[in-house]
Amino acid sequence: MTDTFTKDIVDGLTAKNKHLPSKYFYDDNGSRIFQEIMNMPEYYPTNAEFEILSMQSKQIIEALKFSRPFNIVELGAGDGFKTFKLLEYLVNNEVDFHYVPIDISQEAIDILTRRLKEKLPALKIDPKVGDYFEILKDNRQSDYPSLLLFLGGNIGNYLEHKAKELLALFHKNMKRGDKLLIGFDLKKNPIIIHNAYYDKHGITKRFNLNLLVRINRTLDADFKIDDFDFYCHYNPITGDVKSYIVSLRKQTVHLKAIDKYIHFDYDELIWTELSKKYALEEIDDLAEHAKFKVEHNFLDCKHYFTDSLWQK
Ligand code: AVI
Repeated sequence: MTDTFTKDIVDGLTAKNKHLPSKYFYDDNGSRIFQEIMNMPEYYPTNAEFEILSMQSKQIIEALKFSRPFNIVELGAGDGFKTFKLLEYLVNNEVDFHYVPIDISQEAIDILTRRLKEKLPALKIDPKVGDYFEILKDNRQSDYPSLLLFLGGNIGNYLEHKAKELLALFHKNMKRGDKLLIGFDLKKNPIIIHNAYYDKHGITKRFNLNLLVRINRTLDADFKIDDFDFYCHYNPITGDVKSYIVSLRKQTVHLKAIDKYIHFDYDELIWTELSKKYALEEIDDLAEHAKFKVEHNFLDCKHYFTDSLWQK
């Protein structure tokens, strides 16, 4: 029996138009490279969302209109850097709430919990490791209202039908009156977007090619990394940033663990990632389709990014 990783890789590399799922970028090394991306001055989403959460915590909490104790459930909490400002505001103002960070990585959750206990000793934290939806189902049983956080613009990495499926699942696992704060990267001057993804330091290139390194390690493959390059393109009409790995020559790669050969033509592409940018009207449509009501868009001062507050 083959595992999901192997199946996804083989399916993607044997398709007519080759593709690989971007969720596989994030092995330990990939997660470190992603941290480097977030630290690049050109990668504006991190700073934009940080600004929203540090400057508008008060407004966000007031907009919730939760009168009783409540839960903040963060999906894919990671290192919790952005959320810290929101949590700090709540703790400093003695608001009665529980923070429930969820991540698939035990290591990320351990680091986050340790840091938060150190910096905010009064925070009531109930960390969970595992599948979002299993944990969300439990949260439905809670007597208290919940604010779900899905930050960082991760929704942009989903194809439209997948984004709709994900939002429908959120909706199904929320109680009436619960809220969702969801980050969207917005359409803007195409040059700014281009520079954030086709970066001159080559960090995003390394991030993409690391996927081939991961396949070499996991499937005992012999990708020669120098024989591949990176290309990405922003389409300002659709809002799609599409990223690709490019084969620099005609070549064959052997996935020894499953004895499979993959042939590449000269200049053949592997599509690796979609990073969709939204217009505010598109966000309204998405919310409406998933039966949510948009309550407010919290924007950064440059209007590059929004944390959109939705109610079930
Ligand atoms: C995680 N995600 C929102 C990032 C994005 O902007 O699509 C991943 C990324 N890919 C290239 N740079 C950053």
